[in-house]
Amino acid sequence: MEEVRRSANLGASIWDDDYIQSLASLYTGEKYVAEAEKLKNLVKIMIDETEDELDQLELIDSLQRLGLCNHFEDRIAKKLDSIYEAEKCMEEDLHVTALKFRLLRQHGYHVPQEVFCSFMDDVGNFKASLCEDVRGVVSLYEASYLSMEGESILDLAKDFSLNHLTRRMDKITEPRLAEQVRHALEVPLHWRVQRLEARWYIKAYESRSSANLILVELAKLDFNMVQATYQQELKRMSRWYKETGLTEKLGFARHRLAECFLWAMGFVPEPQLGYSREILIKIAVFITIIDDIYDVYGTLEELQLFTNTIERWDINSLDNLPEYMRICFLALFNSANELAYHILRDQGFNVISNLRKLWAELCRAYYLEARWFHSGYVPTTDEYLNTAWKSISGPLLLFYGYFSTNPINKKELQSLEQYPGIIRWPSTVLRLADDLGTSSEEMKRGDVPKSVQCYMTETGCSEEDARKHIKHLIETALKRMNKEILMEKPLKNFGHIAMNLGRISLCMYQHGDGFGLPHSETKRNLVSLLVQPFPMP
Ligand code: 0FV
Ligand code: MN
Ligand code: MN
Ligand code: MN
Ligand code: MN
Repeated sequence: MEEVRRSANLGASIWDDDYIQSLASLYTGEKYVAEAEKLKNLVKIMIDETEDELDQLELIDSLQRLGLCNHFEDRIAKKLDSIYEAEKCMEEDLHVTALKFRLLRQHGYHVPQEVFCSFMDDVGNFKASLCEDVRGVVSLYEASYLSMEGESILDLAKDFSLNHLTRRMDKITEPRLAEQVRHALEVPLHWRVQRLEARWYIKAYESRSSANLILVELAKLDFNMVQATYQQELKRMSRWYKETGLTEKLGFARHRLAECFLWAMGFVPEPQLGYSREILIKIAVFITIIDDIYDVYGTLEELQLFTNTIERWDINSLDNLPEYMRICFLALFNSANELAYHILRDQGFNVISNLRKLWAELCRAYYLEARWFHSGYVPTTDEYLNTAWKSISGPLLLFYGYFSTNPINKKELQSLEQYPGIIRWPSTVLRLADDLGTSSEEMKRGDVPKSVQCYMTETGCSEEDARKHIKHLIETALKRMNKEILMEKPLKNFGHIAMNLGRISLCMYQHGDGFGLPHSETKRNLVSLLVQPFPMP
């Protein structure tokens, strides 16, 4: 007898293989590479010849926002070093102080929050007279998101600037400034996804009368060239996905290749790190399917079998599994072993036991949640979160990110296995953002209570108050990321990737479930990054 099972596949993907293979870009080949090199050389001279401190800061800020800073890393680092060492006494100007503070902290320099004391009155409030300086208040707002826990001056700065800008919004008559303030209030710069910010900022920057035309041209050309690279990758991945046959074999699951691609682009955007994106896209595809097996399709008995098979990493027990699980396990097994083989080949390092442990831990967390669901158990928020920061797959994503972007170092790997802040807090942001965006639908369909529901049950509060509380937990996790990743720099080349996981998580769920029910915003983001180039003369 056919059992009645739930399904998560609420509509097929709009990004089918035929459409993806039809994507094309002009911006490939030597001609554009040479053109970009010429422009980069001009910008290098521009950086070297900029003397004034504010001009230097604004140039660095523009390069970052235009998506260009990776081409000039050494020069930018040198400039920031000398700005940091110049040790000027208290600044008069809010914009300069806040911009300097933000850029220095973004690059890991220790700058005390007390640089803002000179803008406060005798009782410790930000001076009311600052309100006239909208540009300064915007910069203060952006700076305040580089805070760590316990930094009360920065908390005040955030409240002050947020309140002021929100109230001021309607009265700004200059359209460009109004758009800039709206954009800032939507998501602070520090937590924006780099390539999407570049897409927005290139246009905003271009429309200024003071825009530097060389920067505009390089930014557009670079964006278009990176887009061509991304297109090639997506085409390759789409062929891979089609070849696996997973879409037909596992019709109950979400098939979200393009959305997985958006994850990977936000997580590891550097064009030269295509191999890492490929690895991340593949595991995101598997995570999505396996999550649906546990949450929606599998029976509790089947889930126990699957968990055992994963724990033992045992190809010999394949025949004990139902057909749909066999397909899934063997495809995952091959893909994980392929990565391990590449690492063994290139670095002489065997990560099989690490991968196996990570997948086992994920599936154990999935299985525990399934048991909660089937028994109607509602954990406390703390108990839930202890499992849920793992069951969102953050640790797995971060380890795969580390394995695919770094030469593996035994000491680093051992420290990562203790799940320090660099693993825990980005995963927590991902979990909580996902809960805000997906739990309403999940409850309708039937799923384990998520943080919002656990907190409501625990405290008896309204959904609205529970959501406020979860947002507060996200803010705290972001502050911990600033401290434990940005400031403490535990792993040299991996910190910025871990920070990016927080960014893409906020982006994906900003307007609801941008992954499972890819709404207009996800589509717009994908189209702007993958399909539409900047028109160039
Ligand atoms: C979240 O789905 C989601 F899309 C996952 C876990 C797959 C891919 C994830 C990344 C690439 C980060 P859902 O809301 O169903 O997850 P939970 O954990 O709430 O079941
Ligand atoms: Mn940078
Ligand atoms: Mn799920
Ligand atoms: Mn789940
Ligand atoms: Mn969810």
